[in-house]
Amino acid sequence: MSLRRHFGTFLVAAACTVASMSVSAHAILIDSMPKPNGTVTAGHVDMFFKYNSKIDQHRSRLTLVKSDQSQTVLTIAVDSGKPNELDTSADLAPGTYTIRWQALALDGHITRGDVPFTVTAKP
Ligand SMILES: [Cu+2]
Repeated sequence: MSLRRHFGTFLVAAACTVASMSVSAHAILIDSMPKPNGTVTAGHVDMFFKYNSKIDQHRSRLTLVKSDQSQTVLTIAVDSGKPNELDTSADLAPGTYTIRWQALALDGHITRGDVPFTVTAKP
């Protein structure tokens, strides 16, 4: 969890309070696969990013960033039956990666964050 992510989340939270004066419902990441700084085995990797509230899966985004900084936008499953999640999958070779997520909550606020992880060779 980076300092940058905390800072971004703080700004969004402040804007939410000032703009709506209502219960904040912007998306906060509460669980994921891979875990932040976690490890998965190479191959076809199913991934999920779970939030504290319902999110707009059509207007959220998951980007895979490789160690050479090249980026691939991943397809988000929109009928997973899990409205609090962004689900995707990718074929991954061993290496280090980051998932850069951007989630649009129903209150109209966007939150962002990075989940760095490592892919290891199959045993
Ligand atoms: Cu909000």
